[in-house]
Amino acid sequence: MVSKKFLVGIAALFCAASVQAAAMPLSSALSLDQYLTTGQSRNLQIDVNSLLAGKGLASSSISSGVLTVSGFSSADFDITGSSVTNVNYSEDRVTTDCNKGQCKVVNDNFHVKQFNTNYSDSIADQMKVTAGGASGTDSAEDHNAFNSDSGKIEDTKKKTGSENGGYNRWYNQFISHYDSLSGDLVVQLNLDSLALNDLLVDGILNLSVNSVLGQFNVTDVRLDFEAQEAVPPAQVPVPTSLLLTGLGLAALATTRRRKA
Ligand SMILES: [Ca+2]
Ligand SMILES: [Ca+2]
Repeated sequence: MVSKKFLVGIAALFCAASVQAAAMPLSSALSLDQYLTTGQSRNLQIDVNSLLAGKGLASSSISSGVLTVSGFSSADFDITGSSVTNVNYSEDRVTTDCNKGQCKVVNDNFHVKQFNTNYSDSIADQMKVTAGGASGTDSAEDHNAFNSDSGKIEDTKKKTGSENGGYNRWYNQFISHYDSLSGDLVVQLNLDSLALNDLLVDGILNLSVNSVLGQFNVTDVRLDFEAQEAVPPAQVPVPTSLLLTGLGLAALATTRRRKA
C-alpha cells in the first residue's frame, strides 16, 4: 500500500503556487453634449460598478486610472467690421450671333456694390477638468480663416437702344471674412490618490468640467483603469524525476511493510 502521507505530499507539489493578482485593463465611457460658456461648470460622474460586476470584481480592486475628457469648440462669431465699396469695370463680350463669321464684340459696364463684413472669434476657449485634487486644462487654438462670396444681379439695362451697344449691369456682392480660434479640446488626467479613493469607495468617480474662457461642448468622458484580478493557484507541473522518486519511495515503503 502506498501511504496516504506520500500521496498528500505528492499532490501538494502540484499546487505549490500561492494566490496571485493580475492587472486587468478596463475602460468606461460616456457620450454627452454639455454646452458650457465662460464661468460655467458641470459636475459629472462615471459609474464603473456594472462593468466591474460583469468581471466579478469589486471597486476596491481598482489600482490606477486615467481620465480623458474631450470637447469641441465651434466658432462663436462677432461682427467686427463692415464696409461698402463700389467697384466699376467694363468687359468686352463676343456676341453669340456670329453671322457669316462676322462676330461682334460689345462692351458691358458693371456697377458692383460690395458689402464686406468681418466675422471674428478671437477667443481661445479653455476647458478645465478636475478630479480629486488634480486638474488640467486645454485651449482651442486652431486658427480657421475663410471667405464666403455670394451675389445678386439687381438690374440689367441696354446702354443704347440696341443690344450691340452692350449692357449696364448692377450687381450686389456680399463678401464675408471669417476668422476664428476654435476646434478640439482634450484634457487627460492621471487619477491622484484622492480621485482613486473616490472611485475605490463606491465605484463612482466624480469630476467637474469648467469653462475658464469661451464656449464649447463637452462630448466624451472616458476612464481607462486597471483592476487587480485574483488568479486561482497555478498548476505547477512536478518534474518527472521528482515524481518517480516519490513513487519509488512509496513502493519501497510498501515492500518493507510487507516484509515486516
Ligand atoms: Ca473661440
Ligand atoms: Ca465615489
